[in-house]
Amino acid sequence: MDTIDLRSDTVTHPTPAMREAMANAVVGDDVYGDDPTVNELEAYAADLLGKEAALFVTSGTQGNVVAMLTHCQRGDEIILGRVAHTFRHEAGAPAVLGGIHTNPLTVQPDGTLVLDEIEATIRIDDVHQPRTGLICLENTQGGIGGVPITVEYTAQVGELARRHGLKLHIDGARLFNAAAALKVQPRDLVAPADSIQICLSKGLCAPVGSLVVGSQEFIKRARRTRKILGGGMRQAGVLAAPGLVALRDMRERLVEDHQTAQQLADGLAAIEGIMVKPIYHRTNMVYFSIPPHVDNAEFVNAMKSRKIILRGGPNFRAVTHYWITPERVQTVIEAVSEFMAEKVHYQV
Ligand code: TLP
Repeated sequence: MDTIDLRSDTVTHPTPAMREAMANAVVGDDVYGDDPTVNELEAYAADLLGKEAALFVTSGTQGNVVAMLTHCQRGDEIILGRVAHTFRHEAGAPAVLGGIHTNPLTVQPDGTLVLDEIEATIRIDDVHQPRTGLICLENTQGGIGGVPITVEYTAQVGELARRHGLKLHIDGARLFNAAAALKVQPRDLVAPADSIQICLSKGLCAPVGSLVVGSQEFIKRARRTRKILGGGMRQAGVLAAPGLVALRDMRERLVEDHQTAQQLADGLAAIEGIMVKPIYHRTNMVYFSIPPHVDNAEFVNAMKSRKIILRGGPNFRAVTHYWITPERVQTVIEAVSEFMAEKVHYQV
């Protein structure tokens, strides 16, 4: 990548090893279950997360929507976080596609939903009310800064869900960032979950794709939901092949992204006028703001002229990834510092 693109880890280009794997992938028709590379990826993902089966889907959004529609009936309700991707960024899919109600709770700075609040939100069996069907967690929790949630907390939610006969889905778009940050095995983070969605196309750098992981029985039903959503792909092995490289070779290095995020946060915090939001447990995200007297567009364009791509304003989210090296972080810190020196100077 020739730009320093900090908008998201979704912008990552595939690595040379992924491009080679794509070129050499053995393929078949995956709707008939005939694509050996897709089958290998699904088996690998299921084993990695300690579950029976997995399903290759087009995107994280599709994976979450497949899971929610497979778990819930019309008139069911999902308890989730107010800043969760499933609530804020999936275009209301549960309601639009499934007639499913959502009931959002405040996400705490440590990425959790308060257990008592979850429990108090579960509906009683009453003809006036929707039926609670599912609890959704997100790990890492993006909306508050990419905070990893722990094995212990997830186990408590799992226990609560079981006690009330509910299912638990984890949006693990960045599950491997959480595992790396907490130094735990990914399977331990998802042990209590009935389904998990993991993204290949974020920090792991694959160009496309996610997996929904769960029991054989659940994945069989999820495969039907995926078909309904138009997500049955044919010679998808060319996309599964870089996904295998992602899961095998790209997980361990995610700690490097957490280090560059910390380097960026520290560098920006030292610049007069820049406010860096404190984050409970940093992974690969930095939230910062520029002063109110600075024009957002001018800042964004000044950065763009130096090939630094940012989105937002006055509050920005910068996400580090494979293509953001420590040298590139230093370039960003210097660029912001030079820009701000002029602004602070003018204001005096
Ligand atoms: N998130 C994107 C945007 O949609 C906000 C980003 O840049 O962070 N779950 C979580 C927690 C996500 O952050 C995302 C993508 C998804 C699901 C959806 O993944 P895709 O983009 O593959 O549909």
